Amino acid sequence: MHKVAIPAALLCALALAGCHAQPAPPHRESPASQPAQTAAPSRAPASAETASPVPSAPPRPSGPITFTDVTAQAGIHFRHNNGAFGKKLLPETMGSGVCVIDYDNDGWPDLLFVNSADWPDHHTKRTTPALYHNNHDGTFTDVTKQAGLDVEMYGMGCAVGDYDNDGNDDIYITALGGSHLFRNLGNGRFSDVTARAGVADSGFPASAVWFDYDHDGRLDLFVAHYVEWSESGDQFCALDGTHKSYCTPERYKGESARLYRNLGNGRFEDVTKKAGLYDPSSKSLGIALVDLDNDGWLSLFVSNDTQANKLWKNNRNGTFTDEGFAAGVAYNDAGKARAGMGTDAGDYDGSGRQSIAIGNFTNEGLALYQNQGGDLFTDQGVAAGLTEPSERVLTFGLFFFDYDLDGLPDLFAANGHVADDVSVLQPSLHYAEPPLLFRNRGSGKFEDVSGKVGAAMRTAMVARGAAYLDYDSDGDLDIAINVNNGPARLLRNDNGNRNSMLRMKLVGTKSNRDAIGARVTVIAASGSKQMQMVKTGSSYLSQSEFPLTFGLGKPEPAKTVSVEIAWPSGRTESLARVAADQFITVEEGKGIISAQPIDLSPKFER
Ligand SMILES: [Ca+2]
Ligand SMILES: [Ca+2]
Ligand SMILES: [Ca+2]
Ligand SMILES: [Ca+2]
Repeated sequence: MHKVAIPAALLCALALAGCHAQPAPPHRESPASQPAQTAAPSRAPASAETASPVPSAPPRPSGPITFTDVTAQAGIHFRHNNGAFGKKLLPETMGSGVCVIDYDNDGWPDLLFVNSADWPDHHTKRTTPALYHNNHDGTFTDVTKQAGLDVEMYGMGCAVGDYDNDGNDDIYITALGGSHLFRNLGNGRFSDVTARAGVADSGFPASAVWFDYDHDGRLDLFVAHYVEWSESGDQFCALDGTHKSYCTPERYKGESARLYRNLGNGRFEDVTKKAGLYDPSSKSLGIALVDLDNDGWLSLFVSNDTQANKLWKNNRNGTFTDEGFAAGVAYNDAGKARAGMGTDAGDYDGSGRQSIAIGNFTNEGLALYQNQGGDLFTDQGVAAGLTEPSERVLTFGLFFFDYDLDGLPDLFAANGHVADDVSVLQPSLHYAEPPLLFRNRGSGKFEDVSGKVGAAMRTAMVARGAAYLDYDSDGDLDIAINVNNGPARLLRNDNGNRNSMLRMKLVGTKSNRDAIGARVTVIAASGSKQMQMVKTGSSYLSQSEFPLTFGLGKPEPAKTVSVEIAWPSGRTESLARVAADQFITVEEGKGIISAQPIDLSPKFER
């Protein structure tokens, strides 16, 4: 793994040529005169100069890519409890999320599953969120109790961010009637600092994001809210006209999102109104951070359920303005609001701009708002081949990730209806639905490959939150899913790493330490570019891992790429000729501070 400390100077020699921060010394600008140097792993294909292969190196995977359900063998036994006892209360069908956090900084991603709970007047069992520590051998250990996270709450979503910049990632969990901020103490334990921080929130929160909206280097907190709801005010609706069903939100009033500004002393200030974000008409579920004009200032895309989506543009003065309608992301092409749930922003078309994908209701299909530049988006869902295959499902968790590492971001959708009785009147629809995996074919088209990547991707479940991570540290991205009132899933990506990749963790110094908002552009020898931004939130109630994974396509001897980083502070950094198949850590202003070859062997498969 990538935790071994190597002197920075040595790394510069090993990992790349031209290791430096901007502004670059002039003599570094002509790397063509220098031989390409790499820290390629010993098992990488032998270069012309070193023709003898290393005998002990296992062959690079070459088979078809499949996803395998490894939940049980990984020791994950988390089961979500929605507390349902027959009254069909709205929140029961909405949760919950899953977040990836490396809480102990050992370089291996750990998993946090959010849980709901029994209702107070029908309390039969105690359920809490669960933190699973990654044991580095393909298994996890439930460390919830010793971590101090065994707190009962009606949890919805989670967001991971180092709000106090101490190097330990902290956790915010949104929960009905009162959310929680858990500060990471750095010794495996968390402390509930909600009251002191002033971020208890109230009402019906959903997804949340950490981001530094005012560029002071401290992460602020934005919390989406769904609807105004109470148990006594739960509305009656019935699909068959008689028996109560879980309803869509039309009969409820919306609830405003909240923005909490980080004051830097462990406290936060509710600046929702001051920032122009107060909006009680919204019924928000998902949030995607978007850097609209690549200027380092983060705007908020908020997906709303049966209400216009919002695009809160950051005015760079502490305020936001909704440009959703003008930008073309508020409604569908017919001018109708859809049931926006999970959402993600990503550069799927190699334009260097972030486009927006949204999960919607059955018969609506996925939306793909392609960023045309100039704050204008057009829905390419149908043209891209995403909408039609997704019309039969209801999508919650949703994210771009390059599962086959070919350099083209693909799209994963976790599905499950909201009405557990939906098939009574509509036999073609089901509460539990299989996920969808779309492979990016380039040229703006996606192919539904869900049926071709193993049984796990064809298994129906009432999926809600979903996130990606490389839990087995083999360079390809695996998937964690939280299932409403059911068992969580961990799907291992097998053979995704038959292609090359570059993984990187960014550490901010002047910028927030998690480097949330940093934009990384990887440029291949062919000149093709891909851009990713370090982010929180996205998907539904969930958060994927912080490290970025860039697919580099077919392995070649001594393959290198160049990397450009735009830090939130405004600093830019260039790394020339970085070798493929490495995990690098880049610190703001210092370049690469550690580099480790990725072990591509299928080490935990038996
Ligand atoms: Ca911290
Ligand atoms: Ca801030
Ligand atoms: Ca791909
Ligand atoms: Ca993996």
